[in-house]
Amino acid sequence: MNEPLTAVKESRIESKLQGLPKKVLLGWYDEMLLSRRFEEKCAQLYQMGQIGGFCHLYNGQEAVSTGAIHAINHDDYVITAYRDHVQAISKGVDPKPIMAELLQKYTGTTKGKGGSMHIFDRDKNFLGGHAIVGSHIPIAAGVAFAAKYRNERKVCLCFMGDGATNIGTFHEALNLASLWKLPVIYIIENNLYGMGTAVERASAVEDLTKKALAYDMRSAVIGGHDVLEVYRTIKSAVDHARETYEPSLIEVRTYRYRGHSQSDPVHGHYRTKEEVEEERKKDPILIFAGVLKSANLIDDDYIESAEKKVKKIVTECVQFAENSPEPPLDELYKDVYYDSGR
Ligand SMILES: Cc1ncc(C[n+]2csc(CCOP(=O)(O)OP(=O)(O)O)c2C)c(N)n1
Ligand SMILES: [Mg+2]
Repeated sequence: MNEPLTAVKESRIESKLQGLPKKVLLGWYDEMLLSRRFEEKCAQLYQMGQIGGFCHLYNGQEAVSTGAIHAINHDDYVITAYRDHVQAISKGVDPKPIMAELLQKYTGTTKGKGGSMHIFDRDKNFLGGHAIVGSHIPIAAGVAFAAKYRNERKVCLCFMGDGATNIGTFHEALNLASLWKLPVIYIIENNLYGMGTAVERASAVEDLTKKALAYDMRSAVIGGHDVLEVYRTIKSAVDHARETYEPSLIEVRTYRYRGHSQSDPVHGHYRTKEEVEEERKKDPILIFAGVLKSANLIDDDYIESAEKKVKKIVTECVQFAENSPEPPLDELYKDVYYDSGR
């Protein structure tokens, strides 16, 4: 006899949740919501002239950061490009010093001298925040090399954009990571554009995992709107890397809701309003809320209270940043250049 439909639906949800405890799942939901509201506040502060320099926001991509970073241990390494605030939050960096950094304050993660593109926290093994496209990809291989050399059994997650896969350093790093069996997981956040250039106008192959074939590297392509799918895939790559030291390349298909940076328009001439609206229907936070509701883990009251909780955190971040001092003038050159003493 066929199982009743409700039972099938329930068992599907059970397997989707992968046995993860309710506390963990709700923590991920709260984190994704905090990420969204944090970035929205950044957009406001940028418009008010309180944030200077470049500022790239992560709205729409939250499931990638939360799903991937919760697939590693606290002492594993994360390295990324300039769209970095949310990944720092997922890695456990206190959002207050992140906001202070954005407002160029001395209490910021790099004492107010790095800004939005250079969030860094050594204690949390969050190794940046790198503004030059592709520059951090070989560094990730180096970090993984060091972890293996020291027998730490740690892995390195390296996030990059689709555009970064066209840069020479990407290919050099993948070659060495594969040749030397380095425990690094390269995650391409394919949000379909590098600034205003669509993937198919910049890359000879649209399936970016094909780039792993040249280096005999394991690879997979997944959707980036489902935090649970991201978690499952990255966890499997992480377990494999810890076991065998072998690297992986995972392409995650995602979408950015805002302009490339805060000085760019939302659509520009490279994408239509309709496209953005269509993509927004696949909002990863709403999708996750739907899954948690179907599993009877949250209801509308929970969502409302989470909103309040997150709003309070963001307000406290801004207060902390606004009340913090600017870096003192006599420290202008301190920590900027490394003095080898030679
Ligand atoms: C070497 C280098 N070339 C050009 C730039 C200017 N630039 C900044 S971001 C960007 C696009 C990168 O796109 P992608 O890797 O897809 O990341 P996304 O912004 O979509 O997250 C470019 C060309 C740069 N920062 N570094
Ligand atoms: Mg991109």
